[in-house]
Amino acid sequence: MDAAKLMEKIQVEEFGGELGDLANPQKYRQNLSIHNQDMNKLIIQLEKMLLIRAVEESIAELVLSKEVNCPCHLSVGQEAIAVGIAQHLTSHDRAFGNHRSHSHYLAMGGNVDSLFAEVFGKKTGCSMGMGGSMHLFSGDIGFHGSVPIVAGTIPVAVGAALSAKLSGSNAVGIAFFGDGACEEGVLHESLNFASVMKLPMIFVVENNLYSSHMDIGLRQPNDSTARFAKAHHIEYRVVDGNDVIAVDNAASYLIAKARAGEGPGFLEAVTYRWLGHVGGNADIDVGVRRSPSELANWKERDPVARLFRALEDKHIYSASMFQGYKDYLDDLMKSAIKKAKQDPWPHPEFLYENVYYAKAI
Ligand SMILES: Cc1ncc(C[n+]2csc(CCOP(=O)(O)OP(=O)(O)O)c2C)c(N)n1
Repeated sequence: MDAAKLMEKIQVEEFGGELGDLANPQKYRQNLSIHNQDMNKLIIQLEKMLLIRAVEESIAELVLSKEVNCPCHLSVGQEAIAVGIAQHLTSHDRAFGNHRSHSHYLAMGGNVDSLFAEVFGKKTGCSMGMGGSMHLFSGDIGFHGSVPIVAGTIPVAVGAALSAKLSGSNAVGIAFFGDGACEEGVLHESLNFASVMKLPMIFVVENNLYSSHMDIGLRQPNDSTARFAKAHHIEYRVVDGNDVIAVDNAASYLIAKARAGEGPGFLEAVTYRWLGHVGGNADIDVGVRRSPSELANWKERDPVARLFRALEDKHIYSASMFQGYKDYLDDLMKSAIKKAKQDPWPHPEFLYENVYYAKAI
């Protein structure tokens, strides 16, 4: 069968699985339902999501204008996951990310100037300009690194959880990764080890239904990744990843359980990225089934707008407060970008620093 015929066959096959409505952008569009939540916390969550979006939209522009040259994977549309989880983490925990980790770094309190400096490759960057967008680090806040090797940080986070358990601390290890990482063997080894050792480990799958340009229906027999947790006897939750309250509740439960020594947790948060796999474009032309209408539909399930409208309905956050905060962020972005551009490059000699080897005994 030639490639065109194969693609035609693929296009007509039904996409679906256990996620059901959670994977349907026509559903879960309503404003978040606010009942007894702490309103201050919700405002902080809204503003954190706005910060992440402002940073990533600015980076998208810088990539498109070719002012930034390192590959940048943006998570615009996915902000609620990092924000809903990060508030349950402390600087003693050990969090790890992947190639799409600006949101994790920022949600945990990472410095904005240092992030921009890093994507510009400057010495003042959070990885001293040596890593770029896909290698972020901020140990002081508990963010112990992102790397682009898909699933690469998962066993490292499990090691951190083992260390926490052995040292008797109540810290957790946590790894953020995508649905594509569930196709790597090391995820399954990590789940097994964490389960059998009852480690304080949290696995977070940001299931945005795509790995690079291919949707999950073409890669896996089921669109829900939680079945892997089930297979390893790990307690899991599957939530609307565009609902920060749902993420918050699930994370609160699983993290508290892990801290109490009751073993690992697995959180599958269903979401969608608004931009292409890498860079600042929407890339609707290169995707398999990633059509303009699918993207437009998912934009109706915007995690920011759904929380803002709910707070507005309750007269807790007004349109002018929203605009005021966005204006404040605009200024913050301008000053961070200006500073990053003026900051120094690392000296070539710096390549030899931080390189070490262990001598065999
Ligand atoms: C081990 C490995 N295989 C392949 C790649 C190429 N690659 C980079 S990102 C990516 C897609 C990952 O998809 P997912 O884990 O779902 O995360 P998302 O990009 O959707 O956030 C792939 C295949 C890689 N970086 N590492």
